[in-house]
Amino acid sequence: MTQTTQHTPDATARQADPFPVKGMDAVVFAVGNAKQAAHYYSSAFGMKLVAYSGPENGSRETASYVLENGSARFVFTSVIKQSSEWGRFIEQHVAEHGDGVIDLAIEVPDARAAYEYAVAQGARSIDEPYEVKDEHGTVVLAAIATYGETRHTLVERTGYEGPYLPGFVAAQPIVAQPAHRTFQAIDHCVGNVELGKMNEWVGFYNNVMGFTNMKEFVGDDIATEYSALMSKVVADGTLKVKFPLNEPAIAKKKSQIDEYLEFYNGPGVQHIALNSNDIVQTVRDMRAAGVEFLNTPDSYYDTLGEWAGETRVPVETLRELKILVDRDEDGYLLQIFTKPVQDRPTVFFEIIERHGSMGFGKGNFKALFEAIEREQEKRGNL
Ligand code: TYF
Ligand code: FE
Repeated sequence: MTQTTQHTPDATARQADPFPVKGMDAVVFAVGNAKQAAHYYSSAFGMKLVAYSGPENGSRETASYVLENGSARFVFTSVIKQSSEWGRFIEQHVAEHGDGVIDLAIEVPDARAAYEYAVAQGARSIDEPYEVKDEHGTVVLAAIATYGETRHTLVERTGYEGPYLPGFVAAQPIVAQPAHRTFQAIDHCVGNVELGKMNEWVGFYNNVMGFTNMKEFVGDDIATEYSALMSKVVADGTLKVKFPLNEPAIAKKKSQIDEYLEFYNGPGVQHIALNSNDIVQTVRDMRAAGVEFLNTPDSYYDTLGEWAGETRVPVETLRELKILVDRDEDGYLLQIFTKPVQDRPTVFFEIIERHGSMGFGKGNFKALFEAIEREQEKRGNL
């Protein structure tokens, strides 16, 4: 085909992309008590309840709360009275895995085309494309399976003007909105898979979604020395959707990934990273609301300036709040990790403030993994 000059390089790239994505649509959690989860993510994570589905508006089996912060959207679902396959799935998921992520939903321009491409490339189908409508418009949905019991719903919402999806009604915030926005987007979503399976899942995203590998990875060398995990990152061409994948490594210590797999009863989402423009304020607000973060020893800050250089935040503030720094040829990033947010040592969150760097904090892996191991030890799982 001849290229005309009207095509911007961008439009050409989009045409060539076999699986174009618009970004993350939502992270959907199955939990034991969605009403209380919605309160926690409102009061402690500064999110805003925007939509609801439950018995009051025709959903007798499940209740779902939709919370937003900027473009980040979380959905919390729990079972009220199981009466169908869907309710049974949620009930069994919570029983087996505890509170966890069932869906990393991706917004796509064309859900039917995305589904067909994915399935032709070997993805397992969960839901063939179907339309849902209400007075706000039409959404096309389809779903494919990924690691463990996790799925990717493909969401085509072009022109839809409702608060979330048909079946949901608008809802009022649970608590007063915080003075500062805690975060505004989902930066990346990390999966833990079984020993020896990381490359298979990297191949899955390469084939099924046309995602490519980012340069940051944890290989054999780092793994056996101190991390006890191996990690690779796949992303779409625009870097809006980034999925690191971890597997346990045989190292000196029991891997944090093994601990996750044991307590989650299989592969699943390990952490969700959230973009903040002001990590200092975010961490202050979240700490004040009772969110627990991993500790970093003072020794980290004693030598920080030597290799990380200047950042917009003074070292003393980073030390006070236990924020980590990493730098590469493109710039730097500030990051911090919560402790697991449920009793099981499974799902946790990361707050990340990027200044040019598109990495994941490789320079912090040693400090971070040692902090995680101190927590593993307290739990008796090391
Ligand atoms: O997403 C990442 O790759 C970084 C580093 O158990 C990381 O946040 C990797 C594994 C892990 C915790 C953090
Ligand atoms: Fe991360």
